[in-house]
Amino acid sequence: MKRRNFIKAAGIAGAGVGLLPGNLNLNAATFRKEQKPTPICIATWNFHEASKTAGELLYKGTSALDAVEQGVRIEEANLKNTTVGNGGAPDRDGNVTLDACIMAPSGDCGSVVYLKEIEHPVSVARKVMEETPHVMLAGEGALQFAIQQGFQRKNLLTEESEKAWKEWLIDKEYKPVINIENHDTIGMLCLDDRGDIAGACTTSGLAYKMNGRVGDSPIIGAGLYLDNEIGGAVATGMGEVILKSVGSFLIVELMRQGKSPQEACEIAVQRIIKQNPNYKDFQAAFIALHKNGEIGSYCIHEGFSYVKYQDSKNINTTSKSYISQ
Ligand code: SD4
Repeated sequence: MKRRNFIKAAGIAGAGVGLLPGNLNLNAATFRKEQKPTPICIATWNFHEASKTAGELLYKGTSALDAVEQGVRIEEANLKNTTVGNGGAPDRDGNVTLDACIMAPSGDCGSVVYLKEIEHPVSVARKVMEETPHVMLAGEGALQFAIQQGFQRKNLLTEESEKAWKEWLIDKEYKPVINIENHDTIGMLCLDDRGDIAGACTTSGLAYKMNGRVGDSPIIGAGLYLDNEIGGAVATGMGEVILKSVGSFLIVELMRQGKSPQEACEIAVQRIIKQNPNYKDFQAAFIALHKNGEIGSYCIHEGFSYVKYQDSKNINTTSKSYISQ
């Protein structure tokens, strides 16, 4: 029996056997024991270290919110990942600017955009959520806030990223290559053993973007959305089209209406395809996690995958796609 149905049923039973509160308590305790949800972590692409870190934490009883933050921090610190955190590719003027958000089971959320010189924007986003009356801080203000909160400034432009950027400057051709360039944004959803869901998304955005550009990843509803009664969704790919479709919010609302996470992801991608006649030129992908543990994923082009950690298994799965090569 689903938790909410159980509560309803318990309420009815409680009304009928009002003189037997002991029975009711016994039933509730039994329910909690039998129905303890199995934790799950899912993440975009094959970020198996991140999903393993978050997944193992969930199985130790860590909350979904803490697990999701710790999970995506792995990629923020990974210098080989040129689309997230430290080592992220710069914009066309050579600035590494990071976008990230985090959302708690309570529906509270925090976000930072155009944040420079801080390795872990997701943790700054969490501080925005917990320590300020705001949801989003940008640029200089976000950096000042991070420093006040004790984050250290760091040069995030690695030698490799700088070299690649200087090579790019020769032709200055702005043309993301599907699944090759810009394909490493991490979006993660965790369901903990209390049955609570949390999510995070963190990126340096599209390589060689215009100075000041912000994508979908830190925008609640676009790059990430969740509702603790329903489930959550996260996105990766061409941020502009994800922003225009408010795709993650759409997926959660579709699940609320009874669509499976798979159906909901497919509808969201089809919406993007309908809105953008040039859809063959870019990738857009979603993953979704229902509160009942079901997952879904869909993308425009073949080549996207997601990783799931559950019951000590950390499995990377190729997503279904609208176009297969
Ligand atoms: C953005 N959605 O800034 C991000 C890029 C991305 O994998 O997901 N790359 O548009």
